[in-house]
Amino acid sequence: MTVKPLHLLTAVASLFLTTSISTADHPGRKSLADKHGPAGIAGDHVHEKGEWMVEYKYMNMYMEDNRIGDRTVSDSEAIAFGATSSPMTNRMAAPTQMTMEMHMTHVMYGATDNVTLYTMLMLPSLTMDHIRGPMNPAGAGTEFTTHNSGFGDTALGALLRLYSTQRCDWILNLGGTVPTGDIFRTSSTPTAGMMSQALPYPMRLGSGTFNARPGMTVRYFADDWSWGGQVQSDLPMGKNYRDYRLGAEVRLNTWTQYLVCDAFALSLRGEHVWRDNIDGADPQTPDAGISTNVESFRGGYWYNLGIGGQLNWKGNYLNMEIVPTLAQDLDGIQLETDYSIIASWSRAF
Ligand SMILES: [Cu+2]
Repeated sequence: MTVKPLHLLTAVASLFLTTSISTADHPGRKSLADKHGPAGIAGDHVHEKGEWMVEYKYMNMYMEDNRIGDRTVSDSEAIAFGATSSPMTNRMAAPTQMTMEMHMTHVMYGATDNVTLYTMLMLPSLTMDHIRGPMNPAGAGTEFTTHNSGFGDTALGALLRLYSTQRCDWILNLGGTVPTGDIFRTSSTPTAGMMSQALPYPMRLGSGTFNARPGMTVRYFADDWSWGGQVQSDLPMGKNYRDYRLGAEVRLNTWTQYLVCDAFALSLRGEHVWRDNIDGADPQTPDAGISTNVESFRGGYWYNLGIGGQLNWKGNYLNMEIVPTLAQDLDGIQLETDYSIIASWSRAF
């Protein structure tokens, strides 16, 4: 069977016609269950003048096993790799598992219809399991856990609604973080009390620098589904007092939300994450000790899939997502990300 060009043209034309009919004014379309993007997204919506929103968000990222590039390796292989890697590493210990938990309090306020101000307080809780390496005075092959929690960096900024119709929004995020999170704590746990060492980079609560976080979001609302796209960056500026800055990060997200009914939506999201290595070096993070001390073993690429749902019930907005990492290519050797769960409750008034 052949498809005649004219038939194809008619099909495309009718599709456009359907779309243009459904793009008639629908006041309140942006107040249904897909009014916010999936739980892992922020900066995707604005509030009208005088409206406040408070949100509590919880995130937990699970990481288990080391990965060299895109290949998962055993704990003993991780130790062996460090003997000949450049730089040499994992002589004192190798990480085996980590949970990165985060509690977030997010407040938004509509200063005008086109400018929404926001701030977000972050409370990370980091736990990392390790296996001791051949040079550890406490004995190779034994295990230990380190933990760190407290205030993280604080995000604040403005969301500017650049262009908007009843069906779409273009939102520019002009924001950043201030270095309220501690970046230098010591622990003698790795050597079973024999010596005190600085916690490595991924166990620190903040970046130590002022970070610019420009971003851009576009959203489109059809009758019973919506679509969103977002580019969001995290750009540390200068160096912190420990003489380094974290690598720049860029996230590219696209998502679709389907309205099961006005109060409930299902979402599917794809996320690309690119992160640079650390610039500079804290003088108290010897590379040979552990791979989490190595500045050039922090960057990489990750592809995450977000599967979620949103419930808009009596003014309470519940947003949840489970986010498996489907692909990752890591610089050097690092813990691999398995999945994250993200959940939030918010209310506007
Ligand atoms: Cu909001």
